[in-house]
Amino acid sequence: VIGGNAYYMGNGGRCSVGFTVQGGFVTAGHCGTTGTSTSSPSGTFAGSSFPGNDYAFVRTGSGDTLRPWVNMYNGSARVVSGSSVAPVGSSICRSGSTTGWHCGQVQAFNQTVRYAEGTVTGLTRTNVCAEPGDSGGSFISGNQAQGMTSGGSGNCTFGGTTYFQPVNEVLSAYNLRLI
Ligand code: TYR
Repeated sequence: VIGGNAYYMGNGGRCSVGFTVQGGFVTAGHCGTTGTSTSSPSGTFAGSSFPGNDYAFVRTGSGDTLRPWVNMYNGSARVVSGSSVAPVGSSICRSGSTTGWHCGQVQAFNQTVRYAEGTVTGLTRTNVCAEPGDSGGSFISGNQAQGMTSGGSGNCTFGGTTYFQPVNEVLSAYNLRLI
């Protein structure tokens, strides 16, 4: 299990792994409510918060090896070695199972975004593109984990704006540690 890879919900929906943590991985809360089962890797949403926040922790079984990496979708992976917050203006890249690896800049912190399901606060805005299925995937700056893809506008053909849920909030909410 590595960041940016696909996983599936029981209803056939697909999201992306954010970051591996001890016992499983973190992802977006809008991907599943607490108790939702996943396959490939198989797991269960042990905690999920959305709207308000957009984070979740999926507990995985012993059959899947958790590695401290993010898929760069070019045959290699970026090692994750912490979660220090990158300032506005930093370059940042995103990994997700629909569009792979895309990069841009951190634009603003503490953004409020209104989705059809409700409002999410505390998101970070970027000019990195994303598309459906990239949700939950990894935002990383250098080797520091930043957050999980929430939503936005545009696409990876013409470009877009994507918001991410900062990862440190889910680590402290559920007392998790990056692998
Ligand atoms: N919210 C989408 C998902 O659930 C991901 C997404 C992100 C879609 C940015 C569009 C967009 O512009 O997969």
